[in-house]
Amino acid sequence: MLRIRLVEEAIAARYVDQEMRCPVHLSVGQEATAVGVCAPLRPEDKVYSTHRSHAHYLAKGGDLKAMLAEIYGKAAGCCGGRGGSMHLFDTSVGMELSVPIVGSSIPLATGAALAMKQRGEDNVAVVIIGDAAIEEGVFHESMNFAELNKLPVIYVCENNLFSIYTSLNQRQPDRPITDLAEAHGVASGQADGNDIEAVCSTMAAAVGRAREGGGPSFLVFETYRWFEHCGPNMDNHLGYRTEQEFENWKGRDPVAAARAALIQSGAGDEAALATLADDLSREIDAAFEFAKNAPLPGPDAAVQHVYA
Ligand SMILES: Cc1ncc(C[n+]2csc(CCOP(=O)(O)OP(=O)(O)O)c2C)c(N)n1
Repeated sequence: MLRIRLVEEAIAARYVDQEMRCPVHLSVGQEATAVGVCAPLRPEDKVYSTHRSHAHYLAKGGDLKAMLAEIYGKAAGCCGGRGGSMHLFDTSVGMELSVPIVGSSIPLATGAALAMKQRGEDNVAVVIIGDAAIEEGVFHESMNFAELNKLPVIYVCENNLFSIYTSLNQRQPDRPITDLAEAHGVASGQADGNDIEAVCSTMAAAVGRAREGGGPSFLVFETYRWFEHCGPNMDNHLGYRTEQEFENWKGRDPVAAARAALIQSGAGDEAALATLADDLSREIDAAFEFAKNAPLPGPDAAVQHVYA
């Protein structure tokens, strides 16, 4: 979680240099959901993500240098420099893709789960979506298909309460979104998305069920993004959320909470955590230097991987 936080803070700080020319959707404040969802997974389990994908990619084991090179548009990027921040993948660790078209990864994960079941594997497919994706028709079609076929797929809703500037309360008033899954017969669960232990144990239970043939789950983790929807700045002045709401959620910082829990349990102390932060900062600085100095793709790359 700390590594993800420091990487995204470094992206925000360096974005003004105008060297990263793709849009970036930061997920500072949401780290516990990404890490808690990926922790119970094996490399063979497949994760499908969204436009806000840095944390998912890193939590699933993606390579930091390849991620930053991608954001800098370099040939060494995980998508050859042609995709940018919203197209992160590393199939060697089961990070299958991230796609910015809201909801579009839902049927892909469902199809992957169908293939896993047909091959007789006990792996699972996980699709992490925002709360806006539950408003896409394909969410419902996929849920129904997954439940009918008892597929090993877990639909994870990383509910940060907003679709850009419109709150969930304005879009789906008085309607618990877990009911949507229940209506399709899909088991649902909910936990505090800023509590790493709660996310991890809720996810582990759903993964265990899916591996044993119990079928799909829909999990909702409530969390909050601190930065603007897209970009390195704060945007509270736009008025779509109150300063008080923002401060309340900042007070529930998942990284600070995990740090406090580690110290309280005796698993870590101030000195060890300070050393960890220094080591991570050095790793991150080196990865940025790699990305900045890596070559751009050549003109011949433009016609590679083109199918239509
Ligand atoms: C099909 C589709 N419709 C609209 C958009 C424009 N759009 C980009 S991000 C976004 C909101 C996404 O909200 P959510 O899924 O809750 O994720 P969050 O950004 O809150 O993490 C929208 C509507 C899109 N990318 N795809």
